[in-house]
Amino acid sequence: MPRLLTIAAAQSGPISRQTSRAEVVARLVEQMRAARARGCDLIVFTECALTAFFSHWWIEDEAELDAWFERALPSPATQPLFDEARRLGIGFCLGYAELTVEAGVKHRYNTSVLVDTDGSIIGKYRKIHLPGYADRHPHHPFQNLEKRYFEVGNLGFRAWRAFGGVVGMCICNDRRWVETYRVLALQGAEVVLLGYNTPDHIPDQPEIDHLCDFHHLLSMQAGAYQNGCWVVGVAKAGVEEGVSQIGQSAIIAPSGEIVARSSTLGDELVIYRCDLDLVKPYKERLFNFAKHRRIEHYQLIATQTGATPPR
Ligand code: CDV
Repeated sequence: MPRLLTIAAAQSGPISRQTSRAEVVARLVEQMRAARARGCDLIVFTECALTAFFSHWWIEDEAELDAWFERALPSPATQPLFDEARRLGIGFCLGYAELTVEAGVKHRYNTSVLVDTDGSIIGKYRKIHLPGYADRHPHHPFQNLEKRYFEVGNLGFRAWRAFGGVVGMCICNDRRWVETYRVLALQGAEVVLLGYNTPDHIPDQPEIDHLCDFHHLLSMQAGAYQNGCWVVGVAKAGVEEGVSQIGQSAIIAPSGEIVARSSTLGDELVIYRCDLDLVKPYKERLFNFAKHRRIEHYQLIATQTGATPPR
């Protein structure tokens, strides 16, 4: 019997700076209801889905910064999502800004959680590849301050047995790194879930702006194919507080083919009935790691051929 998992990529349109958590959560609950009505088992929300993407502007005041973060999940503001998931019997993946205090020290992470159909948290991931910088770039039209506002995630890349398969998470910039998918696939990941906030103009590298959509899809398609897994990428799209972000939310099969994709820059559900057994030709044959991967030879060959590492 095929292992079928119907997944919704819940693309988000812009969220203004003034929008309250309650308003955003109400929007997400609406998407959750619509996804369940269309037969979805799992809905994936984007990176930092509960607020505007505040890394795009400079914040000095600590209390002001803290206000963008969640100190607990569920919290009174996010409880309706957990309640609705349990009521409907649908799982979800949610990106959010996490503030935690350990031994009296504050830590801030760009985090996502995977939540089961009974509203319980299956697993948590903290973003490892933080783009941008930690100082102010006044000449840029907007900032990219993830290195200032977040610490590098300390939970590693992990995959969990869930939803009838093996599910892993990563966040936004992680999707561009080959290691992300490989570390997850080495744990057997069959589905990789991720949200992203990707501007269509990067002030540091304008010469590749025209390739934004291409590089986004290329990374996820290559990650899916070379690791034999489904990839679900979910955008915060459109113009948010003056920053124009790509859409292109997509569900990608283990073949590397895009099987469903968004066509707007607003709230939109991209839905696909994923057959998890489609990972088999890749995981069991072409990219059977145990049989064909020869990691012990990679460095050896370089040594034997006299290749020296670049300085
Ligand atoms: N939120 C992100 O990680 N965004 C980056 C941008 C800044 C390049 C991304 O990789 O899409």
